[in-house]
Amino acid sequence: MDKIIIEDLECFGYHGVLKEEQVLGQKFLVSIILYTNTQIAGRDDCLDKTLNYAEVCKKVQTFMHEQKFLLIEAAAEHLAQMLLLSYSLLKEVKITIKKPWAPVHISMKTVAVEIKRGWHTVYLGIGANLGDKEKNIQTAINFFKEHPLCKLGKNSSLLSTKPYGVKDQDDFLNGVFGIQTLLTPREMLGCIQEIEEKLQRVRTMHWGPRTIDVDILLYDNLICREEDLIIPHIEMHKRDFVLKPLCEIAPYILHPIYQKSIQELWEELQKSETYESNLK
Ligand code: PH2
Ligand code: MG
Ligand code: MG
Repeated sequence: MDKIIIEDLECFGYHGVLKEEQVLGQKFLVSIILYTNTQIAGRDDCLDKTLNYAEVCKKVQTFMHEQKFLLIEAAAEHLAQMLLLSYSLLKEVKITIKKPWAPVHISMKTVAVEIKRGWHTVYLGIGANLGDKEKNIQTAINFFKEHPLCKLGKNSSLLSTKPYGVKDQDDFLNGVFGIQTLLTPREMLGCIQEIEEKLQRVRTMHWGPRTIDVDILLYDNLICREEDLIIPHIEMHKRDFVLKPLCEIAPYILHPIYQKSIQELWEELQKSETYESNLK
């Protein structure tokens, strides 16, 4: 991706764990790489189609001066978040904060933190088979719509499906939606647990009835195999109530393990000898 590079922007701020840093303040040098597509602005020679680096610099200086953090890690994290939320053209940002005059009585050239942060594309599967199913699904979607670090993308239509696995329970309503997010996979999982708790999901049995179930299907092309967090969803390629709605909103994205498009996986599932449809 193209970059706009700002090097060693001088900022004055009060970040630090020492009392004198918080009272007297000091200079910080902030370097920023803005990852954005500059081609359209370049072709048209038009400032409105890119990020104005003068404006970004002012914003960064104001932020560094007005906010107060103990750690430069925290200053960098919040600065990255502020920039990503302020500019829709900004996909990723790399931030280096140097503190060359830290009053630590040690001779060094500088000390710095460097982080890279950006927007992630996540697909969530959603299902409900208890209570007002449609309302529960809408409540869960609204939770992400209102989350400050999430932007809602496309959502599929909702399908009425027969239960898969444990069959002796009410029909499900299933769907899939996409979001852009600044949350990490673990933070996303935390949010899901929060909304599942809010909708009073009780875990009585594995694969049993639920007011709401939200699953991370895909997070960029990340592969994560941890005990409590498995991405891509381990069974998504076997489930019509996931593949059909996902195919509606994102047929061409690749499953990072099978390296096949969602459309291919959906066609393969339908053709497979053991396939029994859950769709109604
Ligand atoms: N979820 C399960 C188990 N079985 N069946 C349908 N039709 N829809 C679901 O969302 C579903 C299921 C476990 O999460
Ligand atoms: Mg599930
Ligand atoms: Mg689940």
